[in-house]
Amino acid sequence: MKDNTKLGFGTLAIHAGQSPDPVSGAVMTPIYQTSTYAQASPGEHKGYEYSRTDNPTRTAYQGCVAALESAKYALAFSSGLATMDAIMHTLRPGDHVVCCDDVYGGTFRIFDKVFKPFGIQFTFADLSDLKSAGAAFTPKTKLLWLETPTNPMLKVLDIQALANLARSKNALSVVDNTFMSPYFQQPLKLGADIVIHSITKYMNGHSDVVGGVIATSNDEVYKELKFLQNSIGAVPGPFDCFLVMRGLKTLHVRMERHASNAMAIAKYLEKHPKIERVIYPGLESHPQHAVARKQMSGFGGMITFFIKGGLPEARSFLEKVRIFALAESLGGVESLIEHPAIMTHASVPAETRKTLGIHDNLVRISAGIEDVKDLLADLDQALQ
Ligand code: P1T
Repeated sequence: MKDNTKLGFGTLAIHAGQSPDPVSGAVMTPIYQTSTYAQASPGEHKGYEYSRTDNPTRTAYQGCVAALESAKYALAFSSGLATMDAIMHTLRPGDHVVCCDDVYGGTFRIFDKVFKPFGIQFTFADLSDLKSAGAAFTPKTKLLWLETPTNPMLKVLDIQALANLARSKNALSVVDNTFMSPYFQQPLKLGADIVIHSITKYMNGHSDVVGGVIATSNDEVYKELKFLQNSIGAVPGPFDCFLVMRGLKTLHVRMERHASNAMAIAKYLEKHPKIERVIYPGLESHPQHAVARKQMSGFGGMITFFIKGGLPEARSFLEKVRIFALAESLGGVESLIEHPAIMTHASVPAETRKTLGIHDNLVRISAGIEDVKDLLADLDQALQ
């Protein structure tokens, strides 16, 4: 499939990057479980030399993601964090990064604990406020790093305004699109330079692969990151690439159900007497609901809420759920629930957690695609 421009999202999710296998006609891209490729004469090959550099199953998967993100290129990695590692390796000591203050705990950790000691500087700022975003830039700022909606507080950041700001400061903008997937949000179309995903989440969607992907239409950026993908070597194996491609085929169908289930749960929780406050971008009570409406075509499957009380109340509730699994991660077909302060965001310093609002009574839900009545009944019995 060469011309993707006129096809719908669902058609691309199922077909882009993939064509029947030239040897057998296999409709599904085979798992090319090989590390190396025979050459006819030294340097004379069919485009594949060694599987760290390129592998046909990975090529198909990358082609599919590029089409879904409306990007020229995509590059697959062995985890979401490995995409960040590659992007940070484009920087040099003294370079500066502006990052949103509320990010996945592991993102904060790789920036603060791994790259800061090498001389990369970071400013974590509340980027839902454009004034504080502007003030965070320095003459050395090379990258603007956004997660939107943020993890776990679900702040919605204005991608278009922030990408423009970065461009005016000669910095590249990166959007971690993990929470929305390209089905609900396409940052490159809003002016961002680079999109990343933890494909571990909605993209693969079945909680059985850890992986990451980068998408971009910038030729220079692609060339540098392709070099780093091969040089650092954190690439996914062919079986994982196959599984993610299989997951992508239902992304559009899954995302609709994640979002409708999440909306029903958010509305239920908002009315519950034992709940203090619910944060879901689809609720009118969300502080950036208008921005969410502007840049997202759906509100996703993630909900955060404060239960009345403190850690004992949160703990008791989390111990009582039966269908929701108490587990880190998100974006799979099954519903998950977790405690950010103790689980996913434990590597964020306690003081910072307090400032951000990641208190001991904060709970995060990843709404799966089960029957919503069963999910509501489960929450109801656990809240009693
Ligand atoms: O786990 P990995 O595939 O390396 O991706 C890291 C990552 C990157 N970006 C976002 C927005 C994420 O949420 C994550 C991983 N997050 C969890 C495991 C979690 O439960 O929030």
